[in-house]
Amino acid sequence: MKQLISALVLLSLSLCAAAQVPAPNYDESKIPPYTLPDLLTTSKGRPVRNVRTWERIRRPELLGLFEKEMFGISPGFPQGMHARVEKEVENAFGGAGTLKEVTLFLDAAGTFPVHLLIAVPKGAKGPVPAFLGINFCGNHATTFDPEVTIPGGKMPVHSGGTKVTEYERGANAHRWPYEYILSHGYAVVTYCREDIDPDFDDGFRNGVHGLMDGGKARGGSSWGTIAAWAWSLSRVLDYLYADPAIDADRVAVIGHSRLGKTALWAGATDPRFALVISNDSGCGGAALSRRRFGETVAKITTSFPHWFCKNFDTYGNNEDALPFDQHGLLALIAPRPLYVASASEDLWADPKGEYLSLYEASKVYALYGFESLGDPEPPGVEEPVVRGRTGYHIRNGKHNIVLYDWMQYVAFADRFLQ
Ligand code: GTR
Repeated sequence: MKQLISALVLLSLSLCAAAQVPAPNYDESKIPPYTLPDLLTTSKGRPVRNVRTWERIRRPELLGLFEKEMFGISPGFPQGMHARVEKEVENAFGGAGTLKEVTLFLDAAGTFPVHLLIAVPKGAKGPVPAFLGINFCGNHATTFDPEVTIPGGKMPVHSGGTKVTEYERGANAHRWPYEYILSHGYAVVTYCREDIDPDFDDGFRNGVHGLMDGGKARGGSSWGTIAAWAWSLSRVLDYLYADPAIDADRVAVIGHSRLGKTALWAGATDPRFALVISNDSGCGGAALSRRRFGETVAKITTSFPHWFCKNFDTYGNNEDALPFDQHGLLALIAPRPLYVASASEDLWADPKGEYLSLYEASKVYALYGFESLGDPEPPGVEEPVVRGRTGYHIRNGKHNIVLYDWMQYVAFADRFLQ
């Protein structure tokens, strides 16, 4: 009898746990009614009618809320950061550019290396604009170019049991069309997420949390892994200001998926990024949380408990209590150019929610006098729209970043960075 009762208790507990993350909804008609927090009203109810009120009151207020309730508060500069150029190879990437490998050490002792791949267009006269983005599986996975160093020692290990084959040279080359980007006059700067923070819940012992937190107790607003990756993008930008090949005032920060969420947070927290690109960033990125379409706050915070700060967990199945929605994250990037992209089969990331979020955020761009997206209906598949300083497309196909996406990003960057 006792055994039966404990079996029943266990069963009901596991049912409760399952009930905490409802099955994903993919039906527009089942989206619950919701009201988005008004970007142009301060928390004290004051209307935001001009850039001054936005920049002095509403923007800092929103930024603080995103820090405290979602991504966590990042630290300042590391002590003793320094860089070492490892090698330079001309005529790399099929002859389209120069490959430079730089190790950026985040500490004085040189125990925390970040391996940067820097691709510079051939024959560049003076510093060039650049796309800066983190990669998933190592620099050598972004290209078949045999000159790109394969990291020595152990392969990075992270959650999800990613197969070792994913770490092979060129496995993600389709995501990094170097020749195309270089031939349009842009440098590319990339490094692996695992160099910064391992992508699993390690209790924040490893990676930059271990380096920067000095064993301090963690609280509800302590920085998570996405904040750590975003913080590292700013450190790499610090380095780029010292690299004569790159014009650090013309750096577009870009990321796909979880790294798209990261690029958005980097763009929101560091105004030095001249342009921001979110590729299929979905839940916790560009997509509106209140739509609860595809991946939800409850799902993401249970699948990836290390990505956000602990406070964010409390909004699972409780989205209406959020003091912001993701249109606020996008608005923090204004007035800098911002591009959001989705993919037609990537319903998990809620393409419509990504567009609506940008549509709402573009009202803040209008405060600055830039044209906003006029239409709450997303454009058709592969009909990119650019209005003022905001751009959007929905590509045909799956969750990914491919040449089509890059072609839109390069064209968008051409308007602002060339
Ligand atoms: C998924 C996750 C998404 C997205 C994606 C990725 O499993 O649910 O939020 O970030 O991973 O990064 O590829």
